[in-house]
This record gives sequence, C-alpha cells and structure tokens, in this order.
Amino acid sequence: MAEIKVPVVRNILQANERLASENRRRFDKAGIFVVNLMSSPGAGKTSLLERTIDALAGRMNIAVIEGDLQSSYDAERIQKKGVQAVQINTDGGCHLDANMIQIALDSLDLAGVDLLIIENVGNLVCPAEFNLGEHEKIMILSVTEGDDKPIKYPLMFQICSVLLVNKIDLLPYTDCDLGKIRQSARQLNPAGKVFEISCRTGEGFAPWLSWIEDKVSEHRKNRAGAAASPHAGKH
Ligand SMILES: Nc1nc2c(ncn2[C@@H]2O[C@H](COP(=O)(O)OP(=O)(O)OP(=O)(O)O)[C@@H](O)[C@H]2O)c(=O)[nH]1
Ligand SMILES: [Mg+2]
Repeated sequence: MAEIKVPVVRNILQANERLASENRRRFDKAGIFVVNLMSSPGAGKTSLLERTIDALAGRMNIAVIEGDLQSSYDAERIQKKGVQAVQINTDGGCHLDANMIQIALDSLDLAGVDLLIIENVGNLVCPAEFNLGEHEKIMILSVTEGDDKPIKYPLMFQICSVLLVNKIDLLPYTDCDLGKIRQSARQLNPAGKVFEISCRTGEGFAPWLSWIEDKVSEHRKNRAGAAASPHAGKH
C-alpha cells in the first residue's frame, strides 16, 4: 500500500509545479511582481494588505487574490480600498495551489498591474508545500502566537524570504521574546529578511514598503525591457 501512496503524492506536487511554472511565465511576461503571503489564521495578512495598499496607492497598481476556506470577507475588505480583489474559497482545503491561481487570474484584469499579492489560507503548514508561481514567499508571525513558532514549524520559516513579525504594539502584554524569534529565524534562513511591524500603528512599515517598491521597480524594468526588445512577442 505504501508503494502506491508515495507516487500519488509526488504526482500531485509535480502537476502543481508545472502549473506554477506556467503562472510564473505569465507574470514575468506581464512584468508583475507576485508575492505569496502566508501565516497562521489571524496573524494579520489582510491588515498588512490594507495598510500596504493605503501607503502605496497612487505609486503602483495593485491586485489581490484572497484564499479562504469559506466567505468573501477578506476580498470585500480589499475591494473597499479600491483595488481589484478576487476571492478563492477552498471549501475546506487548507492551502492554495497553482491551478486555483490560474482560474482566479481569469477574473482579474492584469493589464498595467505592478504588484499581485496572494493571501494564502491561514495555516503554517500546508501552504509551504505548494508553489503558486510567485516570485517571493513571505510570512507573518504575530507576537501573540509565541516565540517558539520558528522551531516548531521550521519549513515555513525556511522557505520565506521575508518574515514580518506583526503586532509589536502588543509586546508589553505578552511574554514573546523578539530576540529569540530573530535568532531562530536567522538559523533557519540566514539570507531571510526580518521586519518588525504593527499593522495597527504603522510602526516599522518604512523598510517593508521600500523592499516592496524595489522589487516592483525591478520587475517593471523586465516589462520595459521585454517591450523594447526586438524579439518581444516572438517566444
Ligand atoms: N493589536 C494589533 N492587532 C492587529 C494587528 N494586525 C492585525 N491585528 C488584528 O488581528 C486580527 C486578525 O487580523 P487579519 O488581518 O484579519 O488577519 P489574517 O491573517 O488576515 O486572518 P485570516 O485571513 O483569517 O487568516 C484583526 O482583529 C486585526 O485587527 C496589529 O499589528 N496589532
Ligand atoms: Mg485575512
């Protein structure tokens, strides 16, 4: 029986990889910088999006894909900010996959979009296994979840290039040790960036916003380069 299970799982992941590569090609061709945003439920993903959109609106064109088991609450919160948002309901599924993203893209007008943020289903485990075609994986850990999370859920911390430690306004009310989080995160992912923020007060947002703006400009240059190339559109 075990011989059957392993190939089946491998096939699912391989099929997902193929679709993720297709998504990535589409994003690159359009010059869109794409982020896969992950965290446990309630760490502050949608709050981060709301504050980031407020800060960057007017400087870039943003679109959002929201992933949740049920409801369209998060997409509605984003639409209120005046940006395109499409909601995926996984109907019990604990993560997004590349096929779901492909379907959701049909509901978005990608022309002129600079930044696409995909808010994954709240879960520190399964989303880490499935590439969506994104350029960067980013995670949020809120200080109320405890400073032992990097050690207990290492894969998520290893694969994310940015760790946002959120809700630092609540630090005085918790026993969370920020130094411990920084140290564990560095051990698991020495090249990863760590930003300490509060989506409530806006503290710590400047370096996070600069990071996003730099990435968006890099990808915009690709778009400009592709348009200017004599081979543009021939591939
Ligand atoms: N005090 C404080 N509360 C915050 C902060 N960021 C988010 N919250 C609150 O935390 C709760 C959850 O925030 P959301 O942004 O909905 O979290 P989420 O990760 O999108 O949640 P799911 O999509 O359900 O997984 C809300 O009540 C927010 O107001 C913060 O920096 N400080
Ligand atoms: Mg949310």
